[in-house]
Amino acid sequence: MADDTLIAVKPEIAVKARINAARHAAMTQAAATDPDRFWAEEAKRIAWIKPPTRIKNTDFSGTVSIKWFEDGVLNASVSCLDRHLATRGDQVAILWEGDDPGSDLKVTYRELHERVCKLSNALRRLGVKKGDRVCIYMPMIVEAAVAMLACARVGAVHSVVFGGFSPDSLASRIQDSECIVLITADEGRRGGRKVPLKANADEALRSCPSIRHVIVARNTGTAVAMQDGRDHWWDAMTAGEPATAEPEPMGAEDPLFILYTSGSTGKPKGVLHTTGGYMVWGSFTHDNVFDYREGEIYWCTADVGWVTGHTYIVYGPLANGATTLMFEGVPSWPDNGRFWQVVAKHKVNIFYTAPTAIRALMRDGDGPVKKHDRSSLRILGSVGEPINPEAWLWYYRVVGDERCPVVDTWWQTETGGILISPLPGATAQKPGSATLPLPGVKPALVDNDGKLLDGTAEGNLVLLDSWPGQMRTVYGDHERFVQTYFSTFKGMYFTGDGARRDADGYYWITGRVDDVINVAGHRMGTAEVESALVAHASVAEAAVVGMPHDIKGQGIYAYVTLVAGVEPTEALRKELVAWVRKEIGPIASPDAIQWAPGLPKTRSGKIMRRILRKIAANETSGLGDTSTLADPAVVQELIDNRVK
Ligand code: 6R9
Repeated sequence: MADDTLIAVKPEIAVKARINAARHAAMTQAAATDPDRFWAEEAKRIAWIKPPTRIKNTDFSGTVSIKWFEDGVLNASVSCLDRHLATRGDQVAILWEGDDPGSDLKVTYRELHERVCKLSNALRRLGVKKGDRVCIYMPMIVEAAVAMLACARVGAVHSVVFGGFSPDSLASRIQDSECIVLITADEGRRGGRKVPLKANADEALRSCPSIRHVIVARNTGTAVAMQDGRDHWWDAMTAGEPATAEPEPMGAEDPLFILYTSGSTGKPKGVLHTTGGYMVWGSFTHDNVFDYREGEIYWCTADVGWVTGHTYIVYGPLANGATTLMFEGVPSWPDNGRFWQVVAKHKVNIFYTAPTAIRALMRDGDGPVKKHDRSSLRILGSVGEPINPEAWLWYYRVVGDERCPVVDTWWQTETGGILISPLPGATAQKPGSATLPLPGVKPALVDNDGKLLDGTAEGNLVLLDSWPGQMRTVYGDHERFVQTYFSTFKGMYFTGDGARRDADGYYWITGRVDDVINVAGHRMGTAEVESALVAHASVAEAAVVGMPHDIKGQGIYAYVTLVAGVEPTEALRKELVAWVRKEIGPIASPDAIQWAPGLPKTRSGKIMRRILRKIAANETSGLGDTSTLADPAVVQELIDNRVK
């Protein structure tokens, strides 16, 4: 650990930053003493049809109820579009950089408004109304953002499904929230390859009777099957529509979107975010954490299929009138200098990416970075998983030339936006630490019995009170919401993460303490991978754990017990990897499969994952107590045959 490395805020940054140390302290104080007053003021950063008078109404006990700004009325798309037209209509809103280095597009706020209105009218013509669910399964093209904002404009609840998910994964998400429209594209592009989105969608829709219409954006221009009456080309649908559309008045607590995320049990859950609090949080955090300045080029490299893309490519930056760069490609194509080539090409000022990308690029050395001009960069950000101090320092020294503060931002799909992060002009940084909570955020550490830990400590990371961007429920299953987040430690929101707090009060996130693994910044429930594996005819039982991985942070390690009589072969191993890719998507591919004649179980039949995690990590000297095992001999067998 690099607790002792402290990188002070540079005076020249503090002087210009919107928040310096004194202001940070004052805001933290103000948000703690009078949250209603503090957040009533911050709510003014977005556009309201009717401003709220009731601010915070939240309760983490009993059936759990979270409401912010509840009597306010607004439309999220107005904050992102309409209100910018007078002042920055001709400013670029979305700067799109294609997978192919020769392709880019500039869409101004005026043009974006027009495109959103046209699609809004088309959606209304198809019968989409306030509260209806619309699924978006798109590549990283401008139409993805247009689709999200058009849903918001007509009051439909969007559910974006990552374009890398399989037809099955898409289908189960559509079914869970009974979407009535699907918006997709002919194909996506990534790293020089094509992704058959429409073909995947067609396969998924065989089991999705709720879908009445499909809107297809033409992207690669490849020929795709179009089903008469159901499928419509985006261009044809929108061409004749007027360039304005009335925004639907939405209550602050009306849903804005659902985003599915993996948990420790069962199928992915639909995290529901509502309109007012989410928009305030997105704007507040984007503005302050990135110290965003008028006219800057801001680039978040996430995909819109994840929450980072929702809050920090679309809603946060557009609410703040920023120019948000949207990148279709990958860091390693056509070569491993692509990120820096794009930074130089578009003179990017703020750059926000994931540790897995930083580690992969670090492996290729400083050369590809140094080749490109990065003098425009001012702020660097990291998100998605813990960043190891070595990668942090490389990012700071090589990418940022020791000039740019690094904001390591801790948050989750459930939190809507950043909760723990340095502020560039206020917080001294420690490589590897997400540092301190934002104003109004109350993290704490508890032991396994829920006892609050003081001072320097390590434990389970919880939040003691609500913040405006918090998820409100699991779509269609409030009981699961209460059960998942508020039952482990009564009266507290449990994050599922472990953390350490040092003598300066800085938080060091240590990773998930539940059965969720974080593979290259993507959340994956071990239970999901297990159920995909056991769905294969040759598999009797499977147990999946995370294992340390140099680039991805964690890899997927699967213990597989075969059906009696089936021979473990290399061909079968490959088949199982391909099977999981097909069932869930490439991000779920197991990195290692170990044939396990038996799994370590308690006498009551529970798999002891603690032991499996240790074996996968090759930490077999300290296996701890194995006395409760039904058959201790299986452990030695697994150790001896560990996949190296
Ligand atoms: C935004 C996002 C959430 C989980 C979270 C934690 C991990 C995210 C982190 C981090 C350490 C950071 N995580 N940011 N861990 N430091 N800066 O990633 O949302 O996909 O829901 O994942 O990611 O484990 O619980 P999501």
